[in-house]
Amino acid sequence: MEPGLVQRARQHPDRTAVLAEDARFSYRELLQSSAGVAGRLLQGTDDLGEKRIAYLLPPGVSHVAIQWGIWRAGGIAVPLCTAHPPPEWEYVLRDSGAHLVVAHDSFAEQIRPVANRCGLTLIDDATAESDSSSVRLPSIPPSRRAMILYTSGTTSRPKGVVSTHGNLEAQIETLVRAWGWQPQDHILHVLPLHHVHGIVNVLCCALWSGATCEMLPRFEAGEVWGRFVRSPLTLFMAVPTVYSRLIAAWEAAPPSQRKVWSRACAGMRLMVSGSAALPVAVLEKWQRISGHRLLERYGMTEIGMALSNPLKGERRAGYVGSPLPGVEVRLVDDQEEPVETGTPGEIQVKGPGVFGEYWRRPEETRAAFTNGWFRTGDVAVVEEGCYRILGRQSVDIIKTGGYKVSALEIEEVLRTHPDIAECAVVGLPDREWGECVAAALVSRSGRSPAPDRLRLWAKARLAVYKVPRQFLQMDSLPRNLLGKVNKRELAKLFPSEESPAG
Ligand code: MCA
Ligand code: AMP
Repeated sequence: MEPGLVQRARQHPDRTAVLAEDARFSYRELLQSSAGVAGRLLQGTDDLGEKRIAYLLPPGVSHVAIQWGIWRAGGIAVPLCTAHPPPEWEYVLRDSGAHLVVAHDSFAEQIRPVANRCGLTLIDDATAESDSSSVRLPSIPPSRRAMILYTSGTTSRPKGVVSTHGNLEAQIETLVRAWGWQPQDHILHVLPLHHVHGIVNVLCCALWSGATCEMLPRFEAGEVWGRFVRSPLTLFMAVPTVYSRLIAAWEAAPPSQRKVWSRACAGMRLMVSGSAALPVAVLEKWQRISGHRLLERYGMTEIGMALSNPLKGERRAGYVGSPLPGVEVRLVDDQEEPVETGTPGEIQVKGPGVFGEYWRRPEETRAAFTNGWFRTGDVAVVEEGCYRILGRQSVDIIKTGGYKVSALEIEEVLRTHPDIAECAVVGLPDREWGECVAAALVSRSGRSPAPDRLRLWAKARLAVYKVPRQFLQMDSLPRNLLGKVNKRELAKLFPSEESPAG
């Protein structure tokens, strides 16, 4: 048995699967190249048996061939983020118990010392040897673990979310059905490849459908507008910050340019927003600019997508629609009892796309479920059949630029700075980023570190989106009678520093 994506690729070998760096990669080439990768990873054994293979590659054909090669050899794919500093890579390598690391040449020097510290073999170009004719590949049942994605939560360090092939296929199939994916679709991929949005919703849905996934090295608003103009695309999916950036670039362009850019959107059949709340102002501006009413949907690393506005029918501004096919959703109160319609409650989700476990964290896994329902920690209300997200139960989870970050993780790192005695991290509302990370600091014996230097220091240790943008020096942190920092009150003490409207 082959992974579902591989089986489906055999049905349309000549179609274009991936376009990147001016190279075109057919499904046949993807099958050949990924079989070659699998052969190289197997190295004499007949099944990787769920060994974790970490990989660090920019978007492109090699990235996809390695992802598929890991799956075809029976391994668990553990994507590393190309923009992360080495300590973030090291955490993932150690936590996942990686067996080896595959890295693109352009990252080999940066990651080699990390791999050495972890005692791991580094393969710098697994696609080089692509003779797949003699490779015998193992059978991969749907219950086989396929991927570990790291997600921040209410614990200080990110947890590995384990999805099986069956989970991933369910996550893909529901979207393919709900959003009417076709072989003729052509999507532009601008999102990171270490999260569900970029991996499942964009890349895997395209390849499941026999469509074309065109990958840009990174998101840059001018590049994306230029690409919209160059030749027809049918689909685009992104986080709200990306749409805000596209709007800002459009508004800064001369009128003749604006016209060309707006006209280029006409050929698309669907534009989707998700990963964070889409401000109604962004939805409305984007509609005026592109003619498209964004389809907003709601999901999570642990479950894939759960709620979506319809492909056909009314897309209500400020709402995330209703459950996707095959996904069960309920809202419950503090006693885990379903709430009346119109009453807010925690979103809980059940279905074949829901993950089975946090990697090597049985306690946290147990706590995440109640009678088979996954607790999302998000609060919503149903109004006229549509879900509206009201926020999160935990003040320590921040969504910034579509990335989920943990205040506790950032605090733990900041506390290792020699001049910081105490700190508390909060998310502040921000028009461009949704929320923006901010830190209140109590310095050690009056030595307050300069914000610029502190940001540089933090960037060497944390992903850039976790690095606080605002700092507030305090004599002491505001605490309640139990000694807990009152973060909702603390957030109000920061001066308002909204970025320009999107
Ligand atoms: C970067 N910068 C930030 C942030 N990120 N500032 C504040 N908040 C942030 N979050 C700053 C950097 O420090 C730098 O400034 C400047 O912005 C440029 O940094 P760069 O990394 O180049 O940013 P970018 O490339 O412009 O990134 C913006 C982006 C990116 C494209 C919106 O954040 C992105 O790709 N987000 C998508 C994340 C995603 O896919 N999430 C899905 C998770 P300086 O030089 O001054 O330091 S999956 C999920 O959520 C579920 C399943 C779901 O429902 O989809
Ligand atoms: P992640 O853990 O990165 O997968 O992020 C999942 C979280 O993103 C959810 O728990 C929500 O808090 C948030 N999220 C995703 N989509 C939306 C949306 N359309 N509106 C509001 N929040 C969203």
